[in-house]
Amino acid sequence: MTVAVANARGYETLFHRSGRNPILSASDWPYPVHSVFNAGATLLRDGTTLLLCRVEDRRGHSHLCAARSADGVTGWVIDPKPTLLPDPVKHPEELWGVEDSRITFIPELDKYAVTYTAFGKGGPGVSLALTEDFVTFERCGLVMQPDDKDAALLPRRVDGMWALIHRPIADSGAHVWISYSPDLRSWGGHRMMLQARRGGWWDANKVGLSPPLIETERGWLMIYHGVRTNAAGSLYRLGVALFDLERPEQLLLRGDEWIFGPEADYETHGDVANVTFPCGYTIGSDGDTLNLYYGAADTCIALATGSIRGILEWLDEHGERT
Ligand code: BMA
Repeated sequence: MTVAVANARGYETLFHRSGRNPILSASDWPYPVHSVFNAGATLLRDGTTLLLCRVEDRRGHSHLCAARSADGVTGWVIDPKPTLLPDPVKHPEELWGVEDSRITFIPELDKYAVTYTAFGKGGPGVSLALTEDFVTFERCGLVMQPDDKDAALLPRRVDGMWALIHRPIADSGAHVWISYSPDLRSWGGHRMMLQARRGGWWDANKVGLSPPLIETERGWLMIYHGVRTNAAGSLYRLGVALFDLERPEQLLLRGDEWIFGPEADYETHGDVANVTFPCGYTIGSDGDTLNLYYGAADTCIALATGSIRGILEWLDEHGERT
């Protein structure tokens, strides 16, 4: 596919929006919902694309609902009822909903790991559930206490340990961290992985993991969101960074500019204007095409397609080692 072309302003375009956007919205749902956005994504064994969509009801609470498509763009078959509802009796941390899932297939377990934001009285925290079929889920509960979100597992152990990328908020700012565990239950070895920049940068003060990391020959490729807050509100845009395969907390390259941000109408208008927020991707059979599924303006789900090779080439031009 075309790796990168310049847009009208002369910047390279690394992601191309689907002409079908938005590919999913509330009006597609088989039951009453307010909005659908921020979906985790995976390819099932038979090649079906599964999106685990965040669905918000008119109480303002979210649950997760699966949508399946043979081509990843059209013909979505949506579960007739919520797929993963909050369970506040057994999990009080889910009192106000479950949000923003990320899916990682774990070959060692032969299961999908679903990390999601559990929103309760303590604030947003990171919960984990395992599933084989997206019908029944084994809930592991909170793995990172509030205030923490934007989490995804690596698909394999690193040096014998599972690794979770996540975004705790501290007085020092909102940075991306990595933590390790021998059993997916007890977590330690916490390291800061990607620091929010300061000052006038597009990703100053607040960054977070977007979809799970992408394993490439050159390292773990991270697509992250940077939040620029200005007088009009917040702008959620995407940047990229590359990390060492065997020591994933080790930053190799970080892009200077954002590579994708709100431009289309459905991204600049909605419940929360100017938000592009991907939680998942699928990779094409060529091993290079990246289908990025993102929530647009906290209202609907859209698709943009890029090339992993193209992003790595761009990083070679635009990457900094800090
Ligand atoms: C973030 C998350 C996302 C949301 C975004 C913009 O903090 O809560 O779920 O899409 O804000 O509202």
